[in-house]
Amino acid sequence: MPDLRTEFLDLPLANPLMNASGVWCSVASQLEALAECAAGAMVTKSCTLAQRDGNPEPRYRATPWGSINSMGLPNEGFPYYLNYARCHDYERKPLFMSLAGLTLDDNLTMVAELREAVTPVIMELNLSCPNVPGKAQVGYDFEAMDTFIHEIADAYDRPFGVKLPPYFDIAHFDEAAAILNAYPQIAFVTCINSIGNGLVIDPVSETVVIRPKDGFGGIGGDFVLPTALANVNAFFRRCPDKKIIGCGGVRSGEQVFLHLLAGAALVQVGTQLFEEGPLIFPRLLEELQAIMTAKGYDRITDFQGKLKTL
Ligand code: RRO
Repeated sequence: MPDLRTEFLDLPLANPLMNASGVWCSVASQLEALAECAAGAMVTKSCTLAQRDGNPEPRYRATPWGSINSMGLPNEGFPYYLNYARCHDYERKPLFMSLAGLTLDDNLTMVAELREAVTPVIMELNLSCPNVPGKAQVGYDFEAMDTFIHEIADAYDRPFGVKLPPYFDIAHFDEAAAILNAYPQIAFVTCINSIGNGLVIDPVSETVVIRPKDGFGGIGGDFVLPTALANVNAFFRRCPDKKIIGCGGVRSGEQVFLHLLAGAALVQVGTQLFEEGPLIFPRLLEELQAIMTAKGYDRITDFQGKLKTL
């Protein structure tokens, strides 16, 4: 059997799989299910300072090729997830906590509390929520992104990561990577959040399929795999001192393999976890092991980041 064990920020993990923030991680019962399932790590729903109901329903729809969502940051509020982080069993698996304050000040308030909290939780700062009406994504405004990271890095004394939106231009990969590389405290980069503001239309009813924002929402699933792999590989090449977490378009062991090959250290599962629940993880692990066996790979480091070009 190929060995799926790996390490992340010096922590041992049983395997490189985890949920994508937002999926199966909003309330304690879901988090508990993730803690008990086969995933090697887990992350909480992006949180704001205070609880939010989010956007009106329907706000998530799956299609045969992926999903569209405009959840609008529904979450139980920072204290709820901090409390969960305090109780989590870190011997079982690492826990990441995703922060998505509505303002820089809100993020600084949360970061100050997290800093004082005695917990090994790992912070993932979400710079890429596409669904809060009236709020542009910080990850698409490089000046704002630099200011944001600067202030957070000043206020926080531990390594942390950022969740980025997808980029589509080589110049943008270069510019984003240059900003990130100026902050050694950024230990990891998660690529990608959903492709923002797509539109899914039902041809029979001639309507949009989700209610918020006239049907516009973040796209995940099969639709986004090539964009996700490109972003993983682009930042893997440009940020040699950082770890990359891959996210986007994973529904079988084959896509896990591709993310790892492109340079991901860990691989997150979003849309398909929503559809299948946490039992997806043992399936993905079995499929990944079957691919490794067929290729004669004994461990992840045999192929991780070793994508070939022509
Ligand atoms: O809650 C959401 O609408 C949401 C968030 Br915060 C995010 O980062 N990505 C996404 O697709 N949806």
